[in-house]
Amino acid sequence: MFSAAEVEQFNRDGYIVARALANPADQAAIKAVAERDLAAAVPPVEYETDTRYPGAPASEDAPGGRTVRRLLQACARDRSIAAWAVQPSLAGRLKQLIGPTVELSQAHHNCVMTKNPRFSSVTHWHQDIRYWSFERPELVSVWLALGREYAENGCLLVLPGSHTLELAPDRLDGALFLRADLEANKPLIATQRRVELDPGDVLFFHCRLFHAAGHNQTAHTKFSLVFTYHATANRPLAGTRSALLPDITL
Ligand SMILES: O=C(O)CCC(=O)C(=O)O
Repeated sequence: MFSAAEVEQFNRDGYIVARALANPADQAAIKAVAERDLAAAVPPVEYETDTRYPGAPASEDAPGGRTVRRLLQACARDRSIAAWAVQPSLAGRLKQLIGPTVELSQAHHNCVMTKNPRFSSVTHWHQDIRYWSFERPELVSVWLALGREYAENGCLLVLPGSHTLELAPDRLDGALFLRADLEANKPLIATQRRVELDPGDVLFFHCRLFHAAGHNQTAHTKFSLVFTYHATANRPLAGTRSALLPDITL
């Protein structure tokens, strides 16, 4: 469980890292599934080119055009993944952060992020909630590092405390990314911190926390397993993408 100080840190910063939360056997089993499914591009997948982010191949026919960025529907890929997503060391912590009963959204994240060394793109500053539809913007994502994550392989960057900001719409671009060109955003962006993770470390982050990530400049693919959770009392809005798949109660 998180200590009271850790819960306070999450509430203040919008994120917290639980070190070595996943045991080596679970990590190895999940990584083996991810490597197997990446090698065969087992669907459903999202390609780098689908993101249209800076550095992504221009089309599926361009060099690197079939580079997988996400192995989607992670829970349905293997029992090792589905079991890890609901296990008590996660569930207990999530209940401390978002409510007495918690559900996993199969509609959001629910993927293995794969960051390819040759064809990865850059992700600009954004809040995950921007395209999600729930009664309240109170969700937490859980990011399990399946290998080391650091600046050179494109670890996450966060703006601490940004989950509490109410920014005027003109601070964001048309796709709801924070405008890095705007003078007004520069002091905020200067507060960025790298989230460096060792294998088995788990980042918990608020759906309103601004985050970004760079290219993978190493020779090895980076693998991270990512899920999103909400309180049972915070329902996805009917008729939206957030309500498309059944939630899984922890
Ligand atoms: O690893 C990355 O490029 C960042 C991914 C991300 O921020 C997201 O999918 O919301």
